[in-house]
Amino acid sequence: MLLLLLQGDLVWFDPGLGYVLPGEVMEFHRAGQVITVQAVIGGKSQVFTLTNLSSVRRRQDLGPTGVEDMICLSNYTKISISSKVWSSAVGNTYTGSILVAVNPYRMFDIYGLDTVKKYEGQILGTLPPHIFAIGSAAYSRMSKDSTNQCVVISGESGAGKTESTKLIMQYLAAVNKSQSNLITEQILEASPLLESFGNAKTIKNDNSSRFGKYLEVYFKDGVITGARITEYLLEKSRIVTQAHEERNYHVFYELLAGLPEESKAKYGLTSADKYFYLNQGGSCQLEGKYDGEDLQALLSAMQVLGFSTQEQDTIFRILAAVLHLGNVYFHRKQLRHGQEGVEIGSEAEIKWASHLLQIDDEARNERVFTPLNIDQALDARDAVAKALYSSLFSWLVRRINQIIHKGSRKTHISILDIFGFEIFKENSFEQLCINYANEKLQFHFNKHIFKLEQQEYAKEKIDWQNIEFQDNLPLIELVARKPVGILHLLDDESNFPKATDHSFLEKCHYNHALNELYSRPRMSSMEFGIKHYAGQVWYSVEGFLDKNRDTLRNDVVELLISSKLSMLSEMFLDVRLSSENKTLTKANGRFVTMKPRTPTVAARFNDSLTHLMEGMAKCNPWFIRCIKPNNEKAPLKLDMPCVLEQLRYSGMLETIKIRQQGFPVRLRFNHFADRYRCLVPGQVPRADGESPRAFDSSFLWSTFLSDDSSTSVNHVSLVKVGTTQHIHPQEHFIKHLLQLIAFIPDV
Ligand code: AD9
Ligand code: MG
Repeated sequence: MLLLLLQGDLVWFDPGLGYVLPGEVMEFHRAGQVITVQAVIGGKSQVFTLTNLSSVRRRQDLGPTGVEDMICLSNYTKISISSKVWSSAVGNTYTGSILVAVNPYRMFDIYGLDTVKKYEGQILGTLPPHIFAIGSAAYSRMSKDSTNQCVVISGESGAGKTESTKLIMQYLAAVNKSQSNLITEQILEASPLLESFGNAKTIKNDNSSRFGKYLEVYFKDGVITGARITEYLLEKSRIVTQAHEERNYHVFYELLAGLPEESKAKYGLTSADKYFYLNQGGSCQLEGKYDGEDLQALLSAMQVLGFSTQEQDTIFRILAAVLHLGNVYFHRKQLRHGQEGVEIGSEAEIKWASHLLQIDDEARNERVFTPLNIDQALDARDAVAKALYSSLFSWLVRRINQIIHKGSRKTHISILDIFGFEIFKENSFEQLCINYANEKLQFHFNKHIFKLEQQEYAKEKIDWQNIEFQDNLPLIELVARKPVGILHLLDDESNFPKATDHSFLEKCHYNHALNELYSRPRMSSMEFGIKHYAGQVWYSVEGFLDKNRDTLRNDVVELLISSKLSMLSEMFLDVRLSSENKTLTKANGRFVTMKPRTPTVAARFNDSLTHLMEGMAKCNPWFIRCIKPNNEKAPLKLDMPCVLEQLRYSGMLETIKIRQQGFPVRLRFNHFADRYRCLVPGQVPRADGESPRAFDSSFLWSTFLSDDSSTSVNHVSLVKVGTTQHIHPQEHFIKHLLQLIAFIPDV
């Protein structure tokens, strides 16, 4: 088709890069079909001369403020969405009851109490999109229907999930403010506390969550009564190694920057750059983060949560002991009988560690010389450090729950904030788990937005053309389906003493080489590739088996149990208990004690995700899709290909399509009839005691909405605004009705 364009026309075009950009026509030579277009890329204006006009399309001018609800866009091409995203001042836009939130990387003054008040009790869609609108809608729905709500926040690493989680929690706390209860304060303080211990700088995000968090906030009569936190899979490898330009968990740097000198002396601490576990990333400083001040915030959070001085001291002792352990090094040592072993070269560090952990020196000495080579000795050292820190983290979550998990648990609003999808240069077991968790979340989204929705249309016998979406079930099966899903193969190998990372990889290749989502490396490198919904990732299998087994030697567990610090000793009694988990099994007619296969990290993670998804399936979902604007963490900079890619893989295009063409508003029939009977001329309010179904269906349902009275349904799927497709003869009235209903989305 020949395009006719004028100077100043708005267009979308492909500058030959395989994606489209918004531009403005500068010149158009009709005869030769040559066009000069100006576009802004990365904040800079650039001019393109195009001779191939096949990709050039007119662009809708969305005005300076864009549109608030993406389903209002007249053409839902990939392009219009991103135009909206860019033009939105603070980056929030709706797609039905899904909020698309673009991270602006700059704090706007839009989260104060005045904004809370503005959104409180408002029907979703009546005010401009805002994260508080989702908080308000979830809260209203819970209060009205007494049903549990779940805010599911997704997006890749750095997209803004953790910030969104905190904002939703702040909203819920603020609408409860009149109650001024301590518990709300304690729930709020739990977030920064866990962030100190569970977040770290990565190349993707300066405050990257290295654990998943599911926060259930309980209410009674609209008032917060308590909460519970469930944690998922803290990244352990970070405690002992960090990639270039990354850091260990914030708390270490905060401790070293914020503790007074005399306290540092007590724990034998100096400065962050002196510790091997803290300085591997190259820089211990993080621009814009004031570690010293953050320690004060951490201490005050501990105070609000009622941590005793003794508990704080034990926490600091464990952290300091981890740092001392990291500086332990070894020499080769000739043992008796010609065996070779290692000798600890840094007696001072080991003395500090045992002093801080209050472990008997004698007991320690027995374990100094063992027939190990240096690498094994370093691994053993790292295993102790990882066990200490991760047990401390689990203890913290349990301790916080002891404080906040109380009161009536009548209804809840839960908020899910997991680690976002990530692809690094080197991806390991941790990335496989993180990315798999994101796949499960995407599956949950697809299920609600596409599968259940279209099943409902089928059930209601609505004339409907199915909308295709990227179903990621095959990927989930590749990773976790019994018996040969990658995680199951890993488990089998982990329970087989002679197995190696290499034998695991061979089994993966053998079972999945023909799967189109799976790739073998071209060279014989130790990796496999997976085509995730958000992109292809190559996983290097080195260390997979060890990370999955995650075992700590029994003698080390016993050593830590022997500590005089009761908190530490109890932490490792728990570790012993979970590894001792024996069961009684009947064999040859007699009961024998069997030690079951110790659950591996992957098996436990998979179980906990299944449990999480089952819990979420029982709640009414609200989705927040966070979008990362660029990969440089730069404020107010929108990198178009980066945004388009996220909108594409998260299924937003199909989501808009289904929301535009489908029936997003669904009300219970009784509710609907009660609400709109007044619009039917001559109808009187229902008499007391009258059956709503009998009464309502006699006039509303059969008269206006369907000519098929045999369709006995509880819900009425209402026809979308602005079409005549399913509208009964009294079209004008119904249209009016539907428009009214459109203002009352699913709250
Ligand atoms: V990860 O998967 O945990 O690595 P998140 O959680 O998605 O990631 P996070 O919420 O930590 O990302 O956001 C990253 C950074 O973006 C924050 O530290 C803020 O500097 C910035 N951010 C995110 N959301 C907002 C916002 N609504 N306003 C301003 C924001 N800045
Ligand atoms: Mg996060």
